[in-house]
Amino acid sequence: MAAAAISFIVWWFFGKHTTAAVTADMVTTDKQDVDVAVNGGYSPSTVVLKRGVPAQITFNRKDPSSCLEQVVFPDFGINEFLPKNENHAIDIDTSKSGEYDYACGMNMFHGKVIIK
Ligand SMILES: [Cu+2]
Repeated sequence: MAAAAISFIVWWFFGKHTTAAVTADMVTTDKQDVDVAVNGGYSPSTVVLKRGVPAQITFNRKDPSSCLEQVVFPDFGINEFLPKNENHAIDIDTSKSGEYDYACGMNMFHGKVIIK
C-alpha cells in the first residue's frame, strides 16, 4: 500500500505526463485553426501550428474562475479577455518557428504553441 502510494507520488512528480499535442486543422490551404477548451486549465495544452500559415486559436472558456478569464502570450504581446461560454479566436503570428508558452493572467495555468 505504502509502496503503491510512493510510486504514484514519484510518477506524479517525475513522470512525463504530457498530453498529446494537437495539430491545427487546415481550414483552407492558407488558414489553420485549432480549438482550445479552457476549463481548469487548457485542453489540449499543446497545439502545433504550421509555420507561415495564418493561424487562429479559438478559445472557449467554460471555467467560471476569474483566474482563467485572461490569456497571455508574452512572446506575441497578446493579453486578451476570454468571454465565458463563447468562442474567442486569437490570431497567432506563425512567421517564426519555435515553442511559445502562454498562461492565464496570473501565470498559474500554462499552455504551449509549437510552430514548425
Ligand atoms: Cu490564473
